Amino acid sequence: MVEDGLLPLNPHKQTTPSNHPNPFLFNLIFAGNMDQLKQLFYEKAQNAAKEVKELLKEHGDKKVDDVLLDQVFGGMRDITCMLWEPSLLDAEEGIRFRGYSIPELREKLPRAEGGTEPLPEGLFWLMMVGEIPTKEQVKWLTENWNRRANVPEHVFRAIDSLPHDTHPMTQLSIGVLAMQNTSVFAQRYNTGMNKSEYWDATYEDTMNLVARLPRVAAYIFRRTYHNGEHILPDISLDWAGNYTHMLGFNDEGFHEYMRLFLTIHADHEGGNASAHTTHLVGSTLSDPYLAFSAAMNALAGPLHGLANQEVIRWIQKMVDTLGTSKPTREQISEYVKSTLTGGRVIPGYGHAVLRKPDPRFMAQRQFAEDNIPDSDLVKIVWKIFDVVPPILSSLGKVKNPWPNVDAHSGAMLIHYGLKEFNYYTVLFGVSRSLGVLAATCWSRVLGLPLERPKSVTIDWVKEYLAKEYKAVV
Ligand code: CMX
Repeated sequence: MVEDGLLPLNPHKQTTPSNHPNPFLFNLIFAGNMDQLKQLFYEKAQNAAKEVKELLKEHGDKKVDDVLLDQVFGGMRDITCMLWEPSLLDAEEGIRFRGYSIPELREKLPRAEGGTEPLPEGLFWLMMVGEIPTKEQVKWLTENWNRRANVPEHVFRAIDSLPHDTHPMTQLSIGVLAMQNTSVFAQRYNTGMNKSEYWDATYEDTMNLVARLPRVAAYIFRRTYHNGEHILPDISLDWAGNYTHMLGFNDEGFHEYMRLFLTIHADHEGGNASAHTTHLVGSTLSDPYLAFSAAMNALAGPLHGLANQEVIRWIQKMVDTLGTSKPTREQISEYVKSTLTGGRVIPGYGHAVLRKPDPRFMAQRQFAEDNIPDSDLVKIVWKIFDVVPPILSSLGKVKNPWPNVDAHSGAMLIHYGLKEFNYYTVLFGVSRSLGVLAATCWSRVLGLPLERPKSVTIDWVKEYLAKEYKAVV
């Protein structure tokens, strides 16, 4: 291991400028300009790319799925049709990041000194290269992101030009877009970058964007809710700790919760709306700033990430309506039924893929049991968990009556003093950058092409049915 953690690349094969396929990369690697994560990623990706090539040569014509008409009209549920390396979702078991479940991550990923929860840096490393990092590697990543975290002044001015009642998610999307002029990918593309270098420029944008996001997101919080009294970064802290500090909170219990929050919201395989948006937009070779900003617009929908704000708004309305902060199960049950009768969904419940209580909900529940078991709001969340599933099941149409990730977070955030619930989806967005941008690095290194599925019209469907199935429609 040499300074800055650089490893020799493939020590068994002597690479020289003349036998390396890309002199640019040769110089990056051998002039020592490649950081340790980039180098490891490059090694892993080279192997994966070779494997994929052989796999497709041998098996490219094999079937992995059939598509039903129900799926064409029904939001493309369950159609297996995209590659996403960082994580994989199982309907019964929940999410696994590179094979590791959430309880395993909580046990195995490095933590802050004296802490109990994983550092999100460790998850990013794992998603990038498929290996649990050491404490030293995570420390290196924290320091690397701290070095990249400077946000250009014009980004703050762009955010400040927005009316104060602009939703924080809109501010986030605009803040990310405002940084696009610094995109390494866009700049190098404009000067004729070789396609074999796309991954390298994407990696640089990814690292810079992830590093800068907490500062941008905290700026939005302080301008919206704290009269623009901003808090400077503390680079002695880790990524999550520093973000929480810049929001204005220095309670170590909250820092630990945020480490857990920012880890478990990071990725949920590729088909969810924010991940898929990143993938789709990125596939046009839009740079990571453009792709991630678009993803934040998808996350801002109430059926997706905005559900975390909706959950707490709904609970607070229930508490106000019932006039008690300790509602009984019967009272909650009546309130749930009135929501359904009003033609609204129960926020924080249901999922397009999961068919069991979300392990991300269960991890937060466990954290609450260990740390804040006496919070009234948390107790309401637990009672809702007892009450809602049987009611949703009784409707006979809800495929998953169980809580998802968004059902628990609001109660925790309020306990720690972050009461401005319109901001909650921004926290989700900051976390989501880790997974979707790691996936974007993989998409560019594997050379995945422009995404372009086939669509059809109602007339096409009728004609198809008549021709193939002799059906009269
Ligand atoms: N409350 C009431 N009805 C619900 C419901 C809920 N929580 N979840 C599903 N349903 C209803 C659907 O609205 C649908 O009704 P219609 O046929 O009348 O349109 C029916 O049950 C079937 O839906 P489904 O197949 O079970 O669920 P979908 O895959 O279509 O939708 C989701 C999944 C998450 C959008 C849905 O469960 C929902 O709206 N949940 C509430 C919002 C929420 O918590 N979203 C966050 C998800 C996690 C995240 O992305 O952050």
